[in-house]
Amino acid sequence: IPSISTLYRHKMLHPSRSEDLPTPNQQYNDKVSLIQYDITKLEIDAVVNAANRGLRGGGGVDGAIQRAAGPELLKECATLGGCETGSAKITDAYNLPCKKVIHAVGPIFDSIEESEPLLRGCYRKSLSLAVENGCRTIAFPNISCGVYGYPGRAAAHAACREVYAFLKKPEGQKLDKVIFCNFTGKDVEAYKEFLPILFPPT
Ligand code: AR6
Repeated sequence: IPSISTLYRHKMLHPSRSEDLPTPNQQYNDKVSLIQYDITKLEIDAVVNAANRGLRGGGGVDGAIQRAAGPELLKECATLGGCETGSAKITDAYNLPCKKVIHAVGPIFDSIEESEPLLRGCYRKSLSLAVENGCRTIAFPNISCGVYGYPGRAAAHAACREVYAFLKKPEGQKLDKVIFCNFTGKDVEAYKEFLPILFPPT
């Protein structure tokens, strides 16, 4: 597994302190990697937020992104008229080290039948928005897996499959890097089950 220094070399990550070093990091092929890290610290093109339909800010990763970006981000969000569950909208990133924030609204978990198409929609729309806006690198948090209660293993499966499908399409060729950025070790384990199958290590 290439070390995290690969990501640094490609300016994917910008650690401010040694204790910020992501761990563990797994690079599965040249396009897809898995890190355990604070998504607000990634120096990449687009960071995805796990937002709510009102795009009005909140706790979890949304709170962390809003805090790090500064109050201008919430002001821009307020002009967007909210966002449907299963979709996403894009804004500037203000004080964040990334260039754009993509606010995806995941489902509040109900059943796999009801929720999976919506969760997959978040990934699909976020990836499309990234490409439409000239972003080549994108990081996803574990959308819906916090207060929205989506089971981690099922969410990882849906996320990996949707990214796989997108990268196979012609527009997917315009992306250089998709990072699954998890906060907890348990979430990382779920991704480790599916990523090596869909994206065999190079
Ligand atoms: N970097 C990466 N991942 C993080 C970070 C971080 N800094 N902080 C938390 N996580 P949640 P949801 C992970 O609850 O379930 C908000 O109030 C966390 O461990 O943030 O989609 C919104 O405004 C978890 O795995 O999002 C909505 O109202 C994942 O991010 C609602 O929560 C998502 O957890 C959305 O709920």
